[in-house]
Amino acid sequence: MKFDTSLYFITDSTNYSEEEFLFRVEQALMGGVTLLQLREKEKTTREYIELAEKVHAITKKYNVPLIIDDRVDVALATDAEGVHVGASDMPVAMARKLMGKDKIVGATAKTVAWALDVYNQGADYLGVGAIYPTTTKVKTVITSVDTLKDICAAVPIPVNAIGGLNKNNVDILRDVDIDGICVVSAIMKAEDAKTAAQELKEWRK
Ligand code: TZP
Ligand code: MG
Repeated sequence: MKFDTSLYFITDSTNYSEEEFLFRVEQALMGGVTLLQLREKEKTTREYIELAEKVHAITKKYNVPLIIDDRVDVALATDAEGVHVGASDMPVAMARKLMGKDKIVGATAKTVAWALDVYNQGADYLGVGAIYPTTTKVKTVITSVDTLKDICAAVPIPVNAIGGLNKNNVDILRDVDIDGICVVSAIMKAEDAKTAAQELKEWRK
């Protein structure tokens, strides 16, 4: 499946009513987000599926692929366009086998060896970071810009930077051969999600 990782929005519904959350998701899509990941850590399987169906109905209107974080079963059940797996999730090769060759399988990587491993297992893109400390709830460590550069050079698939990125600090990546940026807070917690997405789209121009 063809996809564009240039502005990859990862959601976090924490502290929002469902109505407000879905409104923000749609605003972000109107602002030009190119890929959207539903990332839920606390929901039951039933709740995750129900929210994924609602988000999918919106992403389809904007022709933006929906990626489900962590859960191959939820991605398959909702016919989402892809899944993202990290170090504690299903191995990439298994996710690929279950998702099939036409779905998107994304993976996390923080070292060149890790990047090569998940690439060889069939990952379609990589999320690399955290570049900066993040306020989003996540178990991660800082990945240096030099390591990010090495990963970009090591694998032929799209590489995205993630972690604490916003319009005021993303310039550090200007000369790095990444395909895009992943953001949570910079859009999710913005006063206006549409404007935030529009501004982030301009980061390299
Ligand atoms: N993986 C590494 S950092 C991060 C994830 C999921 C969170 C990024 O969130 P934010 O708010 O863009 O820093
Ligand atoms: Mg995960």
